[in-house]
Amino acid sequence: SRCRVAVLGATGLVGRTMIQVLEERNFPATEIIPLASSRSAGQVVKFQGKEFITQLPSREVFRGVDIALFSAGATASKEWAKVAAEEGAIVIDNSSAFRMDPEVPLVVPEVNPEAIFKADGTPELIIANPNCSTIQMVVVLKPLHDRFGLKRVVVSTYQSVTGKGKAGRDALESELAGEKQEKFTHFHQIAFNAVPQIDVFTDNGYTKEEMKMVNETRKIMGDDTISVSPTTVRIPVYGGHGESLNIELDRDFEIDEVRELLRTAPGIILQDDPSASLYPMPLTSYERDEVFVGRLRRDYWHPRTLNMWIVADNLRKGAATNAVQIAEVVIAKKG
Ligand code: 11C
Repeated sequence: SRCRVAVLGATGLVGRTMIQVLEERNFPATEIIPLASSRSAGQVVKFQGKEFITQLPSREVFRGVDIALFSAGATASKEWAKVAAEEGAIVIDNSSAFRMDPEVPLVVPEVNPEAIFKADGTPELIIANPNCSTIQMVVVLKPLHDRFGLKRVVVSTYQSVTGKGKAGRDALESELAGEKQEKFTHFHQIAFNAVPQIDVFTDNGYTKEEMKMVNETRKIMGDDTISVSPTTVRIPVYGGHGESLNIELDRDFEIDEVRELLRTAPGIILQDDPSASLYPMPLTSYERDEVFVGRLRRDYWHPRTLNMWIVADNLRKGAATNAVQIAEVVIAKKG
């Protein structure tokens, strides 16, 4: 049967990855409708060997669309999400526009797939995709919370420049080539550096990126008692975001039990063998859909607390793959 998928922001790093992931995972799309601003309209996008021309968004182009994947920023999402939904599309929105809207579910399929559907079993018309740093963390926190109860997480991030899209990647490349760059993309030079600021500061001294990790985690996990204490840092890498996690649990655990739990949990690959210097790195996660976990150990001082290191491709599981997985759940139920 017919399944038309629109991608808003189709020529951006996340949009391109969405189309690639749809193809790789054999998503049953019969047609792709690439959409972008006037800067990119007219560009050719390939899907399953066929070519599609990028168009400007309009009410008419959303008519007859089944799934609309949005990744063109919050302003574009606010302008087009309701229009697309009115025209009958299920919108999966990768921007921050609706994430904290109580009417809109915020979904990571390994954690809360049930939130995709209303009480009558039909899908919500707008579904939000979380921030990349939050997604990879909750995939790991979910099985731990279910088994041991989660109290508090202290997290420090090591984030790829691709979190700022092409501009972030190009800024690093130019700086490495010795060219002068406009610093606002990463706030400071990023080559040979680490910048403890992602997005702008809020009044409480945390950045917006940090507050996303605080608020989105509670919403996705459905538990307002979980406290997340984040510091988010940009580093000069491609390939994925790394996170150092210190996780305090309610109940006692054996480290082997945790290892087995994470080894068998959905969406996780455990890579943890210190004797072989085996642990995940940004390059490990590049172009992979899973969250990689290593450096698993008990906190030296606190017996009910774990330390670990996790990595995921921020353009994949952190954005495109998670959105496509949501679409897969929607389509699977439709039959
Ligand atoms: C970064 N996490 O790495 C940001 C990018 O809320 O979707 C994603 C911003 C968002 O810069």
